[in-house]
Amino acid sequence: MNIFNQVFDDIKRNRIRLAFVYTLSIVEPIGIGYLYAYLKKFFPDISIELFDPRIDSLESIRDYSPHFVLYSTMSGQYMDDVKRNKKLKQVLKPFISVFGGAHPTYFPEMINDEAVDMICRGEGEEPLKNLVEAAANHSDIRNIEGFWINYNGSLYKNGLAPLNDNLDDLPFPERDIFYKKSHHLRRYTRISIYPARGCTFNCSYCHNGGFKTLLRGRGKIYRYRSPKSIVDEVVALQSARKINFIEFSADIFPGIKIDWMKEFAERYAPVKIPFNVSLRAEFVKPETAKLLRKCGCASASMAIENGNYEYRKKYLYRNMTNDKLVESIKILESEGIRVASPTMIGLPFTEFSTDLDTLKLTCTANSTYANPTIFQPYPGVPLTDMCLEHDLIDKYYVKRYHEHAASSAHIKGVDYDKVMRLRNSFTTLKFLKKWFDIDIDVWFYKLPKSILIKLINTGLNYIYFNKIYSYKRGFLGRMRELYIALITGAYGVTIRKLRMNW
Ligand code: B12
Repeated sequence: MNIFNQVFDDIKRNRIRLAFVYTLSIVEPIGIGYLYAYLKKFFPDISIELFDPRIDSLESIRDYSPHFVLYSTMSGQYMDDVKRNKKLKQVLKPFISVFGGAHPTYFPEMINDEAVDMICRGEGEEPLKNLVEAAANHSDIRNIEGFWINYNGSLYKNGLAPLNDNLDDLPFPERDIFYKKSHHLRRYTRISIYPARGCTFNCSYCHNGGFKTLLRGRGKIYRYRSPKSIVDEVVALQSARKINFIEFSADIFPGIKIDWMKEFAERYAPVKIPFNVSLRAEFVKPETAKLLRKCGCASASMAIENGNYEYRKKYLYRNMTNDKLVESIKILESEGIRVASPTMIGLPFTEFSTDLDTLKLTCTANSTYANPTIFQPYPGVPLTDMCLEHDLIDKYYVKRYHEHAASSAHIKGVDYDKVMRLRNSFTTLKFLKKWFDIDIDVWFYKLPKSILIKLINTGLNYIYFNKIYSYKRGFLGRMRELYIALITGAYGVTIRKLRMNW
């Protein structure tokens, strides 16, 4: 009997059991929260548990004996998840493994990896509901939209499910499953809320561009919630726990639409919890900034990405001018909204001087926090395809990811020695420029490549990052946050490998 039949046979006699397997860090995995809440809305009687391999024992998941084991995985974690799944297949009763999240969405070929039974591409609420429904009714699961299925050796590749175009209809994501499990998350007073999904732009390195291609003709990609729905979620959360800061984690905050912003400002003002949003330069107007500030916006993330206009336009598909970037950062900062301006260095088709241009533009814009990341090619996005076409990355690059994002970089032609050196001195040079008007081209080479510079730089990053997320949590709270971020690799840097129970 194939594993699908074995599992469905058991479901005929027993209540359906689902297990999410996820290593918690300091950011609640909201995708899982949404899936949990959606399933519970339709099937209040099914059993769903979360197992964290760092916190829970192997025996506990074995005793639970799930019918479905669900993984939410990014490219950096996927190899570990596949390995873990293989191990579970050896010790648990037969179960069906289902992988969803960014990696399977853009790299569905992972269905061919050992012990991967199903992958979900795109948003998972409706597909997962249909899967559970089919399992409960003992009907065929091979043609459910959203999934690729390795069914007893035959591959079924279904298209993506249409997007839910009314986000207000979704139940608020479940969070208690995370708080019950992790005392770190329980004590954390900064939370993430998703006011929107998707994006209107096509940046070549971002998943949204790839998502649009996958869903062409299947509905609106950028969808946002009503201000009322968002404020209702905040109020519900506030009544259950202490919240000192909110991160509105959508790729683009809906406040770029002025009528929406006016209504949001009015409804949110009484909440009085400082918050952070993600914006796009073209949309930042003095009126938007004023409304944001008035209702409590403390900081905004507004990417520069790269300091060379021609390069940005040709390779990153970002057409805004340097002046526009600088102006919008200044508009926000002048209203008292502190700006974090993410950048990428070590990009393909660049000389190192392009990275120095990025630092120079960051200095001109004078954003509060600007710590560059080293470009990583992720599957399913145009810039990665360009790298593959020009043979700048190994065609097996996807298998090379691991949790330490910075060191898995491997773009041919990029001088990683210099790039790492710039990453370790970026903020220091930014302040030297601000205070002493140094010449970047000269001082990049003058600063010694030493651990001391790296430490100073890390210290400055830490100080200014805390200005972006400035909220009350005391010294001990700050230290705990830093420690958790570093041991869980939440920011792509891990100080030591996490000890996993399985
Ligand atoms: C919040 C966030 C984080 C958080 C936490 C991520 C988390 N696990 O929740 C933090 C800050 C830790 C983080 C870190 C990183 N992130 Co991040 N992150 C995001 C972000 C902005 C939102 C994720 C989210 O919660 N979305 C909202 C929920 C509702 O959507 P969702 O998670 O996709 O879940 C839906 C579907 O995917 C699906 N689904 C998800 N899981 C499952 C499971 C099953 C079984 C099923 C059926 C369906 C399903 O259903 C869900 C509901 O519809 C996304 C961009 C984005 N907008 O999605 C990037 C994104 C996921 N991150 C990305 C990257 C690259 C990173 C970093 C590597 C960045 C870095 N250089 O440090 C690190 C990795 C750290 C690590 N340890 O691996 C990439 C991933 C690309 C890839 N191919 O993997 C994304 C897509 C952004 C991008 N650059 O394009 N990130």
